[in-house]
Amino acid sequence: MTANTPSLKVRCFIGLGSNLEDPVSQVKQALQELAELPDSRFIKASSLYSSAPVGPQDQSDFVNAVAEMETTLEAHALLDQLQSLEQKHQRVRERHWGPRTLDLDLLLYGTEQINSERLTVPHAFMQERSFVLYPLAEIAADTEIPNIGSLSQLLVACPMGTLAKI
Ligand code: A4P
Ligand code: MG
Repeated sequence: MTANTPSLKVRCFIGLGSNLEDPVSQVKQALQELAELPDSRFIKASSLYSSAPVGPQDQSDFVNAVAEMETTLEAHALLDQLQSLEQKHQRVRERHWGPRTLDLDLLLYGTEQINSERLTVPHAFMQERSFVLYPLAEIAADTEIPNIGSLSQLLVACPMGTLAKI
């Protein structure tokens, strides 16, 4: 007899970013594609936000958003799915923190802390990036970031800067 045990769902947050080839459309299309991921359920997305680039300044402004999902995929399997969506958007990796048609970052995966060769969760630097924290606060203001602290405390220390809702 086979036990039919349902897998546990994990609530996770994905950061979306684009600054090439019609970034608004890239992000909107990626949100639809996230809604079609296997073994996952799309819960909601933040508004779209624009901001000046963090890192190299000789590139266009970014469009960012954050999506909330539920998944039974293991974290690395979810990363595989996100990376194949990036490929689908013909992302070319030219330089670190450089321009991109689509960047999908796994920001939070339940309350897990992950440090493998391919994956760092919570996503590195998310705690200091207004283009992550403000969209996240729009959809999940009560979020606790494992080993870092509450989102509301982080927001106090993170000015909006150039970030603006589109
Ligand atoms: N990786 C490790 N942890 C994760 C994770 N939690 N989620 C690995 C996704 N990937 C993760 O990523 C390099 C490797 O990180 C992947 O192969 C994966 O195994 P990448 O996207 O190929 O490369 P990257 O561009 O060099 O780095 P990264 O970390 O994606 O850059 P960021 O930190 O996302 O920064 N300014 C504004 N205003 N808005 C932006 O969205 N984005 C960046 C990119 C810079 N400036 C920006 C924005
Ligand atoms: Mg990335």
